[in-house]
Amino acid sequence: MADPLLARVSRIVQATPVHDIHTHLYDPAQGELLLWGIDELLVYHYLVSEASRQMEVPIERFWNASKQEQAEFVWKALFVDHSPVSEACRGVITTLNLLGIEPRKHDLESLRGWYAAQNPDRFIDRVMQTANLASICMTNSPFDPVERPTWDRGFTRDPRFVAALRIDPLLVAWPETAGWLREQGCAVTRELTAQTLGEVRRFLADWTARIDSRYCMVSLPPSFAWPADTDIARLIEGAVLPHCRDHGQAFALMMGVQRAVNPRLRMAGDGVGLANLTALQALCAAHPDNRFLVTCLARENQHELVVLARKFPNLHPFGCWWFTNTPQLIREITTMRLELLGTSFTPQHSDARVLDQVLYKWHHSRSILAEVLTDKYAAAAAAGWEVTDAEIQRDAAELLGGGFERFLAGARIPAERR
Ligand code: FIX
Ligand code: ZN
Repeated sequence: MADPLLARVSRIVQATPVHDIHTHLYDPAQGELLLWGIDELLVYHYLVSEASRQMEVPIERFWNASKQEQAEFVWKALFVDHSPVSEACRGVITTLNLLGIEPRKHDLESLRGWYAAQNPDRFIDRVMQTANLASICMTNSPFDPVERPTWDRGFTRDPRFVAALRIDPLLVAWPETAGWLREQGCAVTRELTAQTLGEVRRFLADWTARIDSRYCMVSLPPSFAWPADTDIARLIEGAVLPHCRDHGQAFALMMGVQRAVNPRLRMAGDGVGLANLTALQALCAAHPDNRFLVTCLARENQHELVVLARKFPNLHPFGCWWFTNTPQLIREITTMRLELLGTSFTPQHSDARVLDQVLYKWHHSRSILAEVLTDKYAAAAAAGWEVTDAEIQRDAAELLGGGFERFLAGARIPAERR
């Protein structure tokens, strides 16, 4: 590396363990919920949506195929028939490389053979060490019929995997969820009466304790408005925010996802829309005792989010989510955040759905973070402030999860109020 400052910053950023604050990974004790391996890497929905543009077979034929066959369709469309230049394709290559595999020397069969020879427990250790991960935050949904029974049965937790309570169905599909909650024994009605809101709070409190949740999370469509005369606004005001205050939980909002834009693509069929951030402004202003973790999917929302965060210390921007998780946008968004917020935000989460993906997601993100930080340190040096290694270490630790942990700690209830 020709630039000595870039070399110093890169070394420190690579050596700093990261708390991965939002993933779709699971505790190893939850068995098959924790995905890994070459077929899972290839059927990742990011790749399926790209492959759907290039595959020779119609999408219905793809969905009817076995997972291995689906992986073969994706491999052929994106790696054999075309060059793997997209960020998601590059991710597969980086992942294999970091596992010591030269992708061009293998076909899918031999890659499967390599994975089949791995011991699952040792593989998890290896991936976490190589990615230099301190912890992985899961996305845990009591509404998920596959995940829920694993909590009902109970298991010994792996301390590296921490929990976050995900509540989308409660907020975005209240009428159906009310019926489901009644089946679970909650005394709720379709109308959001005081009794119903109290029952929802009891449900949230129960699950927060059961999974030892770090924060409570929802993803929201662009149409989300607050305050508003809607179920979702009433549930947030009357149940979620009081719950968060009572139980010391931050509330994470992932804003601007347009679900099922093309339902034929299933999970790969979600899109993006511009979120209305005046709703977020109103929430932050009306609830200074709540803490909001926020990421936006639309590039066009990023500047407004950063400006809002300058106004509200109870707002912590995080991550370059999904369609913004590309080198060009990570560079742009992270630069903007550093220039307007200093280090008081969390630049990235992996959103990994397959364990191995943390390898590429963090490798790619860390290298951009190092570049962007180097630019800022060089500019500070030109203005007369040379940073020391200890300061770079402090900043890297802050950006890779330390600042997030402190923000969460601020939401916790002081002992005297418990
Ligand atoms: O809502 C979310 O947590 C999103 O991250 C997912 O819905 C999405 O499928 C995803 O994996 C994006 O990275
Ligand atoms: Zn996610």
